[in-house]
Amino acid sequence: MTAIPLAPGVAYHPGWLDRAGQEALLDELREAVRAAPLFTPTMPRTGRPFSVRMTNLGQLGWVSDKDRGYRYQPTHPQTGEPWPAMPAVLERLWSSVSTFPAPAEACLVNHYDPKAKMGLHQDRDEETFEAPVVSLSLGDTALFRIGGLNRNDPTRSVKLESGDVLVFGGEARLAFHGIDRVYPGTSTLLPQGGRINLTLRRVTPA
Ligand code: MD6
Ligand code: FE
Repeated sequence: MTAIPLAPGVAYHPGWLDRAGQEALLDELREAVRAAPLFTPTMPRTGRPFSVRMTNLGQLGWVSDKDRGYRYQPTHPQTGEPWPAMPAVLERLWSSVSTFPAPAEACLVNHYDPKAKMGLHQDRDEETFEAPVVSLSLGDTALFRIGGLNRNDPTRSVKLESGDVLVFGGEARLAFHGIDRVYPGTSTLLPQGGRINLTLRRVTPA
């Protein structure tokens, strides 16, 4: 599989998952979301809602709310139940694109409806930054922006299509990044349109 280096530490694997694989994974995600419903996280302190809805798979999940802020926890914030298991295809994805010696512990599932976006941010709530963050996109194409270690560093943009994988590691592990927009009608995968992004993370040291 050809990886395109987008920046030091960032590898882009266009079309990592084919259409049949995307459909099979979507079936697994539908079942997972029945057990662990999508919720709307809110910003620390302000309580402002995110424009994406999310849930998690795996041993740990990323959550955020007004009072307790960003964190990982082993249970869904509304049901109190453990997160659904990590699908096997995502374990395969992690071991095929990363060289980290231990499995991913968390898969954050972000659901974008056509107007949703995600502001520039760093993924830095993990206890270790030794492992990369691996992201898989499903559904409508999105405009992804990657910057540097400072919020004001110059950025470049890449369009992520359904099945594309991005690996953020090394010197890019703490780079600012975000989603500027989703392009409606660019994929037939999700019957209602929109986009799902899965990010795999290692939270604790190996
Ligand atoms: C998204 N992705 O693609 C949001 N984070 O919807 C992320 O925030 C992200 O793609 C860390 C590494 C890769 C990512
Ligand atoms: Fe991120």
